[in-house]
Amino acid sequence: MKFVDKVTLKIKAGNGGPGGSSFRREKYVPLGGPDGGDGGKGGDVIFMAKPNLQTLMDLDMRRHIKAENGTKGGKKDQYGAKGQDFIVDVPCGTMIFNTDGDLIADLQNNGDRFLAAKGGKGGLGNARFSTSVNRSPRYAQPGMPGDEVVLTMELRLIAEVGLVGLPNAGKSTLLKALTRANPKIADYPFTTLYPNLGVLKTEDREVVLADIPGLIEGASEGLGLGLEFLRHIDRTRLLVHLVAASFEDPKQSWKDYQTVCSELKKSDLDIQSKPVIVVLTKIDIIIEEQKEAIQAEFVAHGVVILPISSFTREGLSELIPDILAK
Ligand SMILES: Nc1nc2c(ncn2[C@@H]2O[C@H](COP(=O)(O)OP(=O)(O)OP(=O)(O)O)[C@@H](O)[C@H]2O)c(=O)[nH]1
Ligand SMILES: [Mg+2]
Repeated sequence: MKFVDKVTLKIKAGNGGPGGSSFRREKYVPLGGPDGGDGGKGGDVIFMAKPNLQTLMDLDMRRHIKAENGTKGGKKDQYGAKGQDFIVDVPCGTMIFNTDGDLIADLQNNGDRFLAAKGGKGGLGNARFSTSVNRSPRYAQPGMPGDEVVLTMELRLIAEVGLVGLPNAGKSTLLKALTRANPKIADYPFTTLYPNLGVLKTEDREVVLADIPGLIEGASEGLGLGLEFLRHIDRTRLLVHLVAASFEDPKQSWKDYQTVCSELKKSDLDIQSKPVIVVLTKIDIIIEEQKEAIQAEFVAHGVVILPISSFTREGLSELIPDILAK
């Protein structure tokens, strides 16, 4: 599946139908008055948030979106038909920007709607223009054009908790251990190419976790998969920063942690002011003394690190309440 989280589209609402111009024709009435009806209104283009979508892929394939035009007003004062609205389904968490880059809509919840382009009004039929001095006007109004806009849709997934760390830190494995999500996991970097969501369920709460692609040194300059994906954790209330245990050098884990922190700092988004739980992963591959040495390295820098293993589930019973509490 292609993950598309940014799309720019040309959007056109329907034009109003022109007003009709006609005259009544009745038996025994030689000069019937004007009876052209009004044109129908053009269809609107409306965006609507839907819960079962996770990407903007469908929109990416469209590029142009156009609602139906209204039809012409008819004889005998009949209104033209209204053009059909075009409803564009988007995932919850879709933000809509105009060409100046201003945020004009933020569709967070299922059913949230945004009128992106308003259909043009139908023109008035000639029946409307009859006056005491001109009882048989031929003039009818043209329909008004529908709005035409260029909008950019950006998806920012709605998750409470974001998992960050270097590639291979074990983010996807932890997501799998805590939720029913089934992300791809492998022992090479950049296994995760697009964000995965999972729901951590406890007795009385459901917390959505987002696993994003790994960050590397230089991500802020576009290396690896860059910092683009940080958008998806922009709205989280908490980060879980995963650092893999190193059995060669306790200082390596600290260096890894620093690398990710300094890339997060370079993001334009306000990621680093969020509360963080720092987690030491894969402790099943090291012995007790190594674990203590790594913890000591972090404590020396004033950082508390919680040791866990997604394989043996050690430490998860401390991590889960921490995630709920922070
Ligand atoms: N021994 C051990 N291996 C683990 C643990 N957690 C993850 N791994 C392994 O580490 C490798 C990377 O795990 P992933 O979960 O794919 O890592 P990631 O952080 O999602 O990596 P990217 O998606 O590339 O950023 C895989 O081979 C996992 O099986 C753990 O608790 N113990
Ligand atoms: Mg991954």
